Amino acid sequence: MKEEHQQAALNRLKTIRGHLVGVIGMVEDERYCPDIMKQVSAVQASLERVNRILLQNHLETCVNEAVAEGRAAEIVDELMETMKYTAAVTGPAAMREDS
Ligand SMILES: [Cu+2]
Repeated sequence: MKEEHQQAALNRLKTIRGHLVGVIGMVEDERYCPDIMKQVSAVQASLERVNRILLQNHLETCVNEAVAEGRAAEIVDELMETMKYTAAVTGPAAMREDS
């Protein structure tokens, strides 16, 4: 993994972990449901940004190598399969400049 992407992913994931601890506390304290839902959505958006970082890393490393080795068709198939499971590519987070 590229150092810069690894660091960016780790930083975001650790921030999300802290955020999640806060959300658990809100549920335990029986806070107002929509307030909790808003925080859960924020965590989801942050996770999507992590997936974008991982995707970028994958494109710059594994995909790049696969194409150079003449395995383009195979890696494209794998990518299409991967994208089924991530809103990071097609969801609202994908449209934001900072993500
Ligand atoms: Cu990869």
